[in-house]
Amino acid sequence: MSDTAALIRHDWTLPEVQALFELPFNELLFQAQSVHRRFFDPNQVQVSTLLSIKTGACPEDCKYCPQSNRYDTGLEQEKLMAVDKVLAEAKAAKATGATRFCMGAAWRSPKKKDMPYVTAMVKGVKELGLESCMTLGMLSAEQATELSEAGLDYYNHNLDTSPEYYGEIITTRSYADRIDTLSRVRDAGIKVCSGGIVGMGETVKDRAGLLIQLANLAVHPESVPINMLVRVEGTPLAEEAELDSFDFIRTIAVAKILMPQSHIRLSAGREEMNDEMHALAYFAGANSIFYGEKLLTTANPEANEDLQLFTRLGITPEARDVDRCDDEEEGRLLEQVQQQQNDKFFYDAAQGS
Ligand code: SAM
Ligand code: DTB
Ligand code: SF4
Repeated sequence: MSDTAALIRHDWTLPEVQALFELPFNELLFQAQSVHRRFFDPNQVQVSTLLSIKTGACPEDCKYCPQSNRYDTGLEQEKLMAVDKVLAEAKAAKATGATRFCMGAAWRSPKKKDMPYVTAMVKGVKELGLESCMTLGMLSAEQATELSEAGLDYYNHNLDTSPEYYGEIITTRSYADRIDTLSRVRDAGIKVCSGGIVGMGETVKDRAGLLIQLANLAVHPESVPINMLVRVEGTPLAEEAELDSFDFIRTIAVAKILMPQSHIRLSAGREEMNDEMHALAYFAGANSIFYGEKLLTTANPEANEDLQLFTRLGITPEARDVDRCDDEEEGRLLEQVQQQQNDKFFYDAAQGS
């Protein structure tokens, strides 16, 4: 068996993964970083931008979610955004250096009448030269095929937690429903983005259980978002205890060891993470972020803050991995973005601001 084949496994067991979580912190991070370097440039981070194309009034009961209609979170509900508005946002995201544009809708699943609009969004985003990603809830096989034919690159659908803890968090759709959607996405030829949330009161065993579910899929998700719970007022998880930062970093490191070829995305909760925690997460193998001041409905660090930290850490944004034909142009754009930022920081520093 080649070295690579030995590292890409689909037969992880609970005792093995629990043992990884129990390693001394430095040992775990060293292992994760070593595996990470086998497949990725450790100084590159992929940058995606996220837009809520349909906000609030979701019929599902996910206990963490500010968009569920079961909880009073004071969120203004909105209709599906117009296609041209979405494309204007995508254009702006491209100008800031994002390589992937992710669109999220607060739906249980898309309705038939929604499909022409979401497929038009995918086509428009692709025409701008960006990778496209959508998260619209559960999909039928037909819907997955329609999205694939429109050119969708990635579909995000999270397992959220372990099968054992899942029922404490969501009752309106089952774990099996989620796995079914992931299979339909994979079968339609769309890349899979699937991960979960840490900090919902789950045990380490549950974190291991979630990562095993993802790693033991027939093909690892290309992208694995690890969200730190954003405790939104009005949701049942608003008063959840604060998560230990090192436990969060451990989850990133174990995700990387289990799925070495996947991009591990540092997702929700970054607003609560300082520069040092970001740096540790990158060291543990996180190599993708959502960039821009808003996630779907909650705050995210300012783009400037991320670029400033990238510069301090010698990290560069990763060029997108499709349509290699205009990679050079992409690279130039990213260089320009960085140069502009550097110039601004030097200017600010010289002004004493
Ligand atoms: N409605 C679709 C669905 O549930 O698949 C798509 C949007 S949903 C908001 C996407 C993901 O965001 C959820 O699966 C969950 O993992 C994450 N998320 C939502 N609220 C969050 C919160 N307060 N903190 C952390 N992650 C959250
Ligand atoms: C994912 O795993 N995290 C993103 C994305 N996929 C769609 C969403 C995070 C949402 C955080 C809460 C909010 O902003 O509403
Ligand atoms: Fe709806 Fe998705 Fe929020 Fe669940 S996570 S309530 S499905 S928007």
